[in-house]
Amino acid sequence: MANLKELSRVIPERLSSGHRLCAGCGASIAARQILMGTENPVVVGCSTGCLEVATTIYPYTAWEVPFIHNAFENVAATISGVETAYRALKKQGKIKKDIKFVAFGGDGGTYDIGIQSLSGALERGHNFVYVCYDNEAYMNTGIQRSGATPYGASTTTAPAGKASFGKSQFRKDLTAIVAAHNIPYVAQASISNWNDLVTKSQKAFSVNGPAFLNVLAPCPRGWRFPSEKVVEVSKLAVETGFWPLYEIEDGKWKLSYKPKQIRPLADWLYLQGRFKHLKKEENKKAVEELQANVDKRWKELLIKCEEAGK
Ligand SMILES: Cc1ncc(C[n+]2csc(CCOP(=O)(O)OP(=O)(O)O)c2C)c(N)n1
Ligand code: SF4
Repeated sequence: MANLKELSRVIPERLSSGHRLCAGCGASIAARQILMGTENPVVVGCSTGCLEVATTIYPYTAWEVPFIHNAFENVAATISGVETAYRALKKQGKIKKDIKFVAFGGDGGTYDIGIQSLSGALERGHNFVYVCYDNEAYMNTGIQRSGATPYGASTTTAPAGKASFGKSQFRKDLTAIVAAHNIPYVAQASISNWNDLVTKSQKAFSVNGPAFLNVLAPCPRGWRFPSEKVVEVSKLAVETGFWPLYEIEDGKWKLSYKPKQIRPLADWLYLQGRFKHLKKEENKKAVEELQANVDKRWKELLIKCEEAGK
């Protein structure tokens, strides 16, 4: 794995500055790191959401590569069609270059509304990389809860208050759902661990067939933390076991990073305003339930990765 300086010399800038994403937005960091994963020409598809809306404000674009805007629900279907057309043209000798295809979707566009087109594209075996930049809510339209929003978080459609402690369901395990499609490469990554993320992106682009990356991309606006803390918040999600880093290569689960000691979840929760109501005595139970859920999932992951007891 090259260092960042070397990478930036070899790989052209593909998402330029001047976009309108908020300062400290995890999505732009995720996109730039992912696009360092291949030296080949790349075609980007992006479903409706912050990343798309804020980088393509008419008549401008921040993308230095071919870019296709998609509806909320169908980026995987669109990129499948493009990849199929490319294969046909290559077979006819009309295209000589090796081109890579990547689809970006937020958690709303991936865990929820776009899951059918993603599942179909994975099942058909298209040669593309799907990246979910997971900011754990529908941010672009005003912080509505999604299937990725953690238990207890306050959102505009699951607001904490007298009647509720925030979202009352646990998040969906999308990475495991995708892994059940038995595709060549699946991984979970975080923008705080850039070396791990770029390495996973390189692997994803190099396999023949579909690859999926679920990347934690914190949102200062929706998670309610100061922009400059974006890397710290990402890192603590990993160090507390909330967002483990792992990969599944040809069906084999492997932990990519094991914290020396898992930190209490509260260290991550209380950096963020969306969980601040959980500090109240009457919401203590919700924190315990959340912690118990994270512990349970971590143990299950260790078993899958054959790390239990090590
Ligand atoms: C079928 C459909 N329903 C609703 C919308 C409105 N809409 C546009 S973007 C968006 C939220 C996107 O959330 P997410 O995919 O998580 O991306 P983020 O904005 O968080 O980056 C919604 C609800 C839409 N465009 N299409
Ligand atoms: S609202 Fe959140 S996800 Fe959207 S641009 Fe701002 S920081 Fe990024």
